[in-house]
Amino acid sequence: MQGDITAMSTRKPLSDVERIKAASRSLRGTLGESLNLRHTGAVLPDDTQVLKFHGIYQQDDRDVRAERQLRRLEPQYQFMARLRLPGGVLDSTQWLALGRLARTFGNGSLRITSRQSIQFHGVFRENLKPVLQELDRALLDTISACGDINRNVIACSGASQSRLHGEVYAWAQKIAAHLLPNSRAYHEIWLDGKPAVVPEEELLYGQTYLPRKFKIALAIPPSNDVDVLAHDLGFTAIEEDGHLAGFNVSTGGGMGRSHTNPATYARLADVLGFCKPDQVLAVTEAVVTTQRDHGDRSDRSQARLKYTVDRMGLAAFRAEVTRRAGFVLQPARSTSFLRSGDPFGWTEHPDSTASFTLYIPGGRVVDGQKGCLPLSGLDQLVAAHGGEIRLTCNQNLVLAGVTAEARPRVEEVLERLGLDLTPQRTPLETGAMACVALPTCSLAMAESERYLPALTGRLNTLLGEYGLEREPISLRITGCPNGCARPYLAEIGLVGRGPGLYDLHLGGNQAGTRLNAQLYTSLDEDGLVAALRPLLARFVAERLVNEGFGDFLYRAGLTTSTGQPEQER
Ligand code: SRM
Ligand code: SF4
Repeated sequence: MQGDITAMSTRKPLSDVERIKAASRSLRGTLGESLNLRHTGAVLPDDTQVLKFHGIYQQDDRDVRAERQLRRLEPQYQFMARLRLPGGVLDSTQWLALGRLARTFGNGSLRITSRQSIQFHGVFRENLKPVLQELDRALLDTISACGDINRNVIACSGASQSRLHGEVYAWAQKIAAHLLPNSRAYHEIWLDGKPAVVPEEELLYGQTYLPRKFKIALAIPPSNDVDVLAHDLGFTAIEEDGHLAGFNVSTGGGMGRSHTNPATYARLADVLGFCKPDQVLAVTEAVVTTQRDHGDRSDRSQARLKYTVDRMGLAAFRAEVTRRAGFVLQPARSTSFLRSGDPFGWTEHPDSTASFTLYIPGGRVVDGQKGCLPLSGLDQLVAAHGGEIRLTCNQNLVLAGVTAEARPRVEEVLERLGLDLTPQRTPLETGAMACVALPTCSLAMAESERYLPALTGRLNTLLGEYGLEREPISLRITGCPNGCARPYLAEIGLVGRGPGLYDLHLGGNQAGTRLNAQLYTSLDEDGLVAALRPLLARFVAERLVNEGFGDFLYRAGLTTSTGQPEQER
């Protein structure tokens, strides 16, 4: 199916990353050499791009960057490794192995991500191999967790043990497996596998893979915990008689934008139509290869599928996908989303098991850090459960299918260690998401994860003034406009501009189906409170029964959404 790279991508010079991919010998690059460099803790420059395809980012500790520069030392190079974890599911033994690895080779923390995966931070180069080898022993890997390729396929983590969840999760796994690269580079470099005949044929991707990252999500209405419309490709499950009838297929969503390039924007996906389960892989392949052949390979800021869709026009894009898939999608089925947040606490299931959704502040699990859930405590909880764990796209964790036998043990650990923080926290806090940002993210312009507790503290006080402290208002903050916590879908979205300064975006909804709009720029905390105060006052005075803050702002014309109008998707 690989073919015609369009004139679009050949007319302009290819971006440097395209050169690196082409020369990488199926994602090997010069990693063998990089891992043995003596004079630096970094890898060779081109290998920083190749590493991403192996789920690894080169970073440096930005907290000590200036001080090291003064001392004429190179940056404190360290690496972040991200798991490939389709559907966010792992078992208790795997979780415990991750904890051991974080303590031995990382900075002692595990970070649950907004795509229901786990990141290790602070891994030094010499420890990468042991980490990946231990992961392999735990039947885990980091293949394609980053890079210009399909990333971790996410799926509704809904606490329900329903048959539908099982079916949708199985599709997440099938899609993820179908889109794995053929390259054996990962096994060769990290797991000391036998050298393969290089380059391996990449029938689906070709030797330069995709123009940019590619993300897929599977939702189960009424929960939109995956924010399905923020994805390059989305599948919304349609249920009939308790079974999966098929999916509404959506394409062209994405959050990333830049403060300085007006040609970049957040975009909600368009719904293309309905497919039956046995058509999922064909549709997936059609969309992926359309992007492979029509995506912009010269300007990386224009390379995501959302720009391809807009450049081609939706009708032409749909026609191309239809041609490649070999069938016409049926009209989309009617469905709607109610919420994107997680239901915390216990949920009982008909099969006499139960699930417990645990709030993880900022997604960070680490010992000895105020406000964070302790890793050692969570280890005890997971050991008491001994079963399946599901990570959520809101950076939380579900103990799934807790048996009647295990439940008293789980409850005892929860109680003894005080791990359930929801009773002491407001809905604003438990529903909030922050991206990692400083000190590890090289792109951060402002604090995010580390600022979240202070920010929610101040906003709690403000909400309290209006009697709104129990109001569920979605708050998402990122340290830059790339949108890693999907802030453009939140009722209150804060996007970093500079140290202590944020743009304020307002008017998303609880269901995650409407883009918010940027109303203020470069606000400090006092400015933020001053901007929100009159809006909250009007909300309290003028809201309809059960109307959410974002919906009110939108209805009252206090924000002009930059996205498509809300609709049933
Ligand atoms: Fe992200 C880059 C962290 C989800 C859009 N993201 C980064 C990097 C790797 C910075 C870098 O390139 O050097 C960040 C590493 C920080 C660190 O120290 O750990 C980073 N992104 C994250 C995570 C960990 C945020 C979190 O707090 O949970 C999420 C990891 C998800 C995962 O497990 O795979 C994460 N990133 C997202 C999402 C949300 C999503 O996918 O649902 C988005 C917006 C959706 C989208 O892709 O449109 C997102 N990240 C970006 C972008 C902008 C992409 C774009 O199209 O412009 C970048 C920068 C880039 O790619 O050039 C980026
Ligand atoms: Fe880094 Fe920006 Fe993503 Fe936050 S949103 S993790 S600052 S790239």
